[in-house]
Amino acid sequence: MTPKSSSTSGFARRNAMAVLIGAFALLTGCSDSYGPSSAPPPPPPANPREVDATPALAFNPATLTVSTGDAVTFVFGTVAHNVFFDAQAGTPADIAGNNMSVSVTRTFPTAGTYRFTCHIHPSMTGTVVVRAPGTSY
Ligand SMILES: [Cu+2]
Repeated sequence: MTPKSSSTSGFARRNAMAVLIGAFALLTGCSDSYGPSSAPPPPPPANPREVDATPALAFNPATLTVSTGDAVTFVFGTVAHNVFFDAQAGTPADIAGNNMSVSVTRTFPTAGTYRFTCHIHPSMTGTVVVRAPGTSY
């Protein structure tokens, strides 16, 4: 019984190693955002309720769709940005100032389409679309 299980574990170890190498290749393939000539459209954040304010002076994704009551995390990186919502009923508080290397969460209790702008970089605009529960996407 013992020799059989030891050969099985050797096979499992080889498999685990192959998975690790594959994961490493994926990670390194996607992490070239520091390079000056990285590909234009960055992949959307892993968190489905996250907007990244990127060093490339863009909000990613430019449009995020969530449900009423969802909390959206705005992630600020190495370049300072802020978030000012267009005036309308139901908007959460603006994220003023120069925000670097922080994450700020805002909750959207009311269905609607909320546009926002970075006042440091007026060309940076984004939209959060908030749908009532049961609305088809
Ligand atoms: Cu900005």
